[in-house]
Amino acid sequence: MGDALPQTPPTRRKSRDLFVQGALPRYVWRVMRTSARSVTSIRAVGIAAQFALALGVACAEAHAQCTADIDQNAQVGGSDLTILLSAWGTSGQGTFNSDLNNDGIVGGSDLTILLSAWGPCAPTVPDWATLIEALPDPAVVPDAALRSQIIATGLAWRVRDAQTLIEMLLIPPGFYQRGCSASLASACNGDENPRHTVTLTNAFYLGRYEVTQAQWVSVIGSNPSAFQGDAYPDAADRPVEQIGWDASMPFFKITGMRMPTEAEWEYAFRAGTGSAFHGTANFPAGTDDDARLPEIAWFAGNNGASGSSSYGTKRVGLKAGNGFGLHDMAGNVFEWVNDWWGTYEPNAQVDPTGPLTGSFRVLRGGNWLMGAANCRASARYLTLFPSSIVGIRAARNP
Ligand SMILES: [Ca+2]
Ligand SMILES: [Ca+2]
Ligand SMILES: [Ca+2]
Repeated sequence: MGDALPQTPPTRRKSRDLFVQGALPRYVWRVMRTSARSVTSIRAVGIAAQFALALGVACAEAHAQCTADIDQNAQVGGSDLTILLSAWGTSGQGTFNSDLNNDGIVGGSDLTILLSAWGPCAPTVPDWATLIEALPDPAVVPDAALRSQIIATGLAWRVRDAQTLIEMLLIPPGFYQRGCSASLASACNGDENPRHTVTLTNAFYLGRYEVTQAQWVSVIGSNPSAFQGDAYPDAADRPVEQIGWDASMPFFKITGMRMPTEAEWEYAFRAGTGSAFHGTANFPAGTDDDARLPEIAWFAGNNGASGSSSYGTKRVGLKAGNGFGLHDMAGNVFEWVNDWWGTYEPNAQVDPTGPLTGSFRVLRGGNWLMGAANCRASARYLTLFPSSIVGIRAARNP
């Protein structure tokens, strides 16, 4: 029964050495001991395990397609091992396919594949992107729960859109309380109520920064922005502005990107916080204190005098990022979202996309010219018109 085992089995002593060294998690061995009744012997399993380890550390980094992730939870681990061992000697074609090498029987070869792939699956990089960083950096995404949610998607955390070179971060599915988050100085507007639960069921990528003038020009060929020219030598890295909602559509159509929905935008802004202003390294849980807004935003409170070089937009990414690693969600330029403006309903929403039609589009996050109130997570601004306080941020489906 089972697949062929290595020709020269290592000794049990070596097996124990591996255990002592922690080469395999302790519970792997526990599962092996308790689940191996249908196997020829526990020894055989141990031998196969060591053979897998003998294949080298290189395998641990390979896990190319993660075929060994039998239960498809984005990592190869104890739950997969349990499934494989319980299917030992069978065809392995139950709820999950345990016959990893498709030779008709679950055995040592399959176990070898599983053990050599032990650990997180190598995340998938969308075909429109190049990889920057596969797993979330704890220095950028400090909340362990958010990192786990990102990893659980099986998608690469940090990528670059191949056409526009826009850097994008993975925003995982989740839920949050949408609506009114007053700050110490500003109450909510009526259209921020009632608060309600929003669940987003799909992961999406969101630009780490607002779309810059250089990125816009690379796609559209012309630049509508007010803050460009000789007086603004860093204009290429400032956000594009003076674009209307309709006028931005060609950019998204050409690139395969899209605007975030209003619900996605607020979820991404909050990054797990429920406060008026999103968190950052100095206040990870967020804050309602308007006095801290200059740490994360360019807004009226730190805008230079008219005519000075510090008046207007600023180069993207100068302010501290939020819990997802997104910059300038608060301030710099307002960002169009995809929805028509409408009033909220009190009931829980799943993947809301706003009214089917309307008179106004929604802008989010405040801007360099206006006060702190508009930089709040829940603040909504209605307009149809472009101006030098209005820009875009790109979203994209994986
Ligand atoms: Ca798994
Ligand atoms: Ca097999
Ligand atoms: Ca912004």
